[in-house]
Amino acid sequence: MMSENFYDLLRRHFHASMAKPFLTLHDNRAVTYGEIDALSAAMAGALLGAGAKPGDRIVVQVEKSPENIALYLGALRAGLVYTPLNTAYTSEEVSYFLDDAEPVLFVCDPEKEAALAPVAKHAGVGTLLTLDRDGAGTLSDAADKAPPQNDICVRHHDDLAVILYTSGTTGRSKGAMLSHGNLSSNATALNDIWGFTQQDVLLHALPVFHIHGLFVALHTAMLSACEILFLPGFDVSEIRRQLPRGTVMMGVPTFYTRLLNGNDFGAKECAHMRLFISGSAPLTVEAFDGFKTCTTHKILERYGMSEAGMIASNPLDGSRIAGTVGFALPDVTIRITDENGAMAPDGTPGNVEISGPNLFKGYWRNPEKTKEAFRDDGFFITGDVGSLDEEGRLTLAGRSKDLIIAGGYNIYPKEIEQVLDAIPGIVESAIIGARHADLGEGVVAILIGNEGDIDEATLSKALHGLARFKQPRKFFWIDVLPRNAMGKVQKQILREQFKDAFAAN
Ligand code: MLC
Repeated sequence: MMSENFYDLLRRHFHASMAKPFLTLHDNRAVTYGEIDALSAAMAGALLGAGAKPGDRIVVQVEKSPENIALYLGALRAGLVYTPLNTAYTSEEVSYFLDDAEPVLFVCDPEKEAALAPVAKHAGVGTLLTLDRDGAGTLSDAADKAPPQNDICVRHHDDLAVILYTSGTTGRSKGAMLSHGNLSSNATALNDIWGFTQQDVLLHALPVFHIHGLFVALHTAMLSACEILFLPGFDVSEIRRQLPRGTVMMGVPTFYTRLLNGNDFGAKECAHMRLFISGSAPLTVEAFDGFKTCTTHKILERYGMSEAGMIASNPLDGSRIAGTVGFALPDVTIRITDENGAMAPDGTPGNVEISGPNLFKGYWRNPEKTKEAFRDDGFFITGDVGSLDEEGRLTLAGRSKDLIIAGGYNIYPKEIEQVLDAIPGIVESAIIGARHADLGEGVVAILIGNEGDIDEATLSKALHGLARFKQPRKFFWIDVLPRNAMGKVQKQILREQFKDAFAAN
């Protein structure tokens, strides 16, 4: 059987460019395609040497570095299932993921090792290795010593490559299982529709624990063997310094609004750029128009999610319309259904449902949630609400899920409400998103109880176990939550009432 390991596909595409820079760092040091390939073989050797076997999960919570990318590629190469975690997650949050994923191996930052070692032990993880932002740690030591694993493990397109945790409206996070075939089909489609070539230079300032920075950006670049300007994070002045060398940038809307807020930002520094892509959160019409006026570029907005990779995209050639996310990717079908699951007429908003080779294999060890997420004919219910025009262009109207998106991170109110509701003196709480000029939405807590009984220190202590980006930045005390006849909290009323919570920001 011919192997369908996704790393084989990537390698076939870049093997003629081994001497070419792959990741160029902010100090101009470059890691070539040949070097990353060798480093991924060394990482694969270290992982197998530590006892991991094809099909085993490894969980990784480390800072962005070339070695982190080599670790991801090494895991693919060795046939392991890579599970990346947001570096902002607290030990409490990590504990849940380790318990659920049951990895054989966990890689963390050396700075967090003391706090996470007992967590890993408690979860029964056999091996804990470390990797820091400069690429040093016990994992790199092991990779130096172990024989490199040059062979690429044979994988079938349905074999798992990655588990990505996504939070849910109820209960805890679910692990979306993505196969080698999912990654291959999506990467190939994007490389094609966005016209990537070897001459491209991709500006990469995204984190590499989510699909945007890890898959969308890296995979398309690797399939075309182009160079990546690999930045540790998003810093406006650093991006502006690098822009004249770049041809493509991928970012969340916050990247674009921050650039627009910069002094004398404009067409001149973007002269070499051919494409700006935005995703992970809605791009406002103001940001689209403002960027066009300022740079002449029309930002290409696309739509995706962990469970499906990329789903739709505005066209490379042809009109990009602000406020829409464009057309279904090749081989992806989008349909809109009504509340009974029947097809909605053209132009009518309804549930966005999709099918295609990009669609995940279900939620890890969670047949119940998997069943709820799929229709009998295999279509996935995304949880988003949208409409299709007669040409097939998708416009997202809102979400049927109770989700907040801040700076491109998904935040689920339930998780925060559960923490707040457990504080003695808080009768109940409601978490909503309010417009935030920088992050798109900010997290607001509406509390019921006796305000005088609870001080800020108590609140912040209680919220300590949640990653900082999830923690509410505004708190309001009211007498009673608005409810409908069924007793459900009417968040729409609260969103309207507190829409200006961040107006001064
Ligand atoms: C940082 N902070 C955030 C935040 N990012 N708060 C809410 N939401 C966020 N996204 C908080 C920190 O906790 C900290 O709080 C303070 O802001 C400063 O932190 P920072 O690290 O210096 O912030 P900054 O570097 O400016 O980060 C902002 C950002 C970053 C927008 C550049 O969040 C980012 O890179 N976002 C991209 C997320 C992404 O890749 N999403 C893709 C998901 S995949 P304090 O109080 O401690 O100071 C997906 C599918 C798809 O959705 O289709 O792509």
